[in-house]
Amino acid sequence: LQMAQLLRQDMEGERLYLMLQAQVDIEGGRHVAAEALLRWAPASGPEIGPAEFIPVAEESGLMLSLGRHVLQLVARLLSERRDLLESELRLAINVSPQQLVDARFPEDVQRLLRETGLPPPRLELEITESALMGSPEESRRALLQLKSLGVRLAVDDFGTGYSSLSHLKHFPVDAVKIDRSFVQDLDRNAGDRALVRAIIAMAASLGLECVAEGVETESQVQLLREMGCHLMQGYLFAHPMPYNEMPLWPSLRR
Ligand code: G
Ligand code: G
Ligand code: MN
Ligand code: NA
Repeated sequence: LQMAQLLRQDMEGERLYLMLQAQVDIEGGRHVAAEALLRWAPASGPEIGPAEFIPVAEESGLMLSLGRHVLQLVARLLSERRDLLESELRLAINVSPQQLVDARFPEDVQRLLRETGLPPPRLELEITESALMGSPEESRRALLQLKSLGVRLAVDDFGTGYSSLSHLKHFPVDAVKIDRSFVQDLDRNAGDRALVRAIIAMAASLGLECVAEGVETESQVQLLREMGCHLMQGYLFAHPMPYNEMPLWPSLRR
């Protein structure tokens, strides 16, 4: 609860900020997207990651204001990164379970699009599989509303949330992001290989794009490529970095 208080205080000022991590198309050799990742540097003590403070925000009633704050940070990011705004890259942002079902959220997203001039298909909203599957019917309605704005929708951390494929089929989503826990051991673990292969095949048959997260080695790249997945994100290509530093084009050496 003390963390919640500190977080509330830091929602103004510069202690909450966004990093960007590139997403690459391994075939085209380009960046196709940048994911905005929230960071918190409290006045005292070490930096705290979103995996720790997002749940605190959700439990303490702060999540909706934090989520709106992130949209403001995104608007500022785009005003400072005209090159990114005017490029073809998508900007991906993470949406928490509470935000997804907040009645105001679609208006907030629409305002962001209007204020920044970012074309809707270049905004991607990432929602975790477990958030979607908690109450699939409610999620589906929320997704349909967001989809009607023209934005792109992706299922984050895919494979961890006991997705029922029949639900997935009825969600208006554009992409799944394979959770990095399955990518990590791809070259050592036959079970993970089978699972990732199945996710990629399923995505293809549903007409969804597939992004592999947490790619750290060349052998993971080769395996994913052979399985038909060419969109990747991970330390091998780029770490999350201050948003002013993320290049629009990948560096040549890898
Ligand atoms: O960047 P990092 O690995 O620390 O992120 C940990 C988790 O926090 C990831 O699952 C990521 O999706 C989530 N996350 C990062 N930024 C945001 C954000 O702005 N909003 C929400 N809801 N989750 C975020
Ligand atoms: O759940 P989500 O995909 O939004 O989480 C993204 C988080 O994963 C980011 O916080 C980022 O710091 C982390 N991340 C990104 N790439 C890698 C990677 O290659 N390896 C590891 N271990 N973590 C990564
Ligand atoms: Mn994400
Ligand atoms: Na993820």
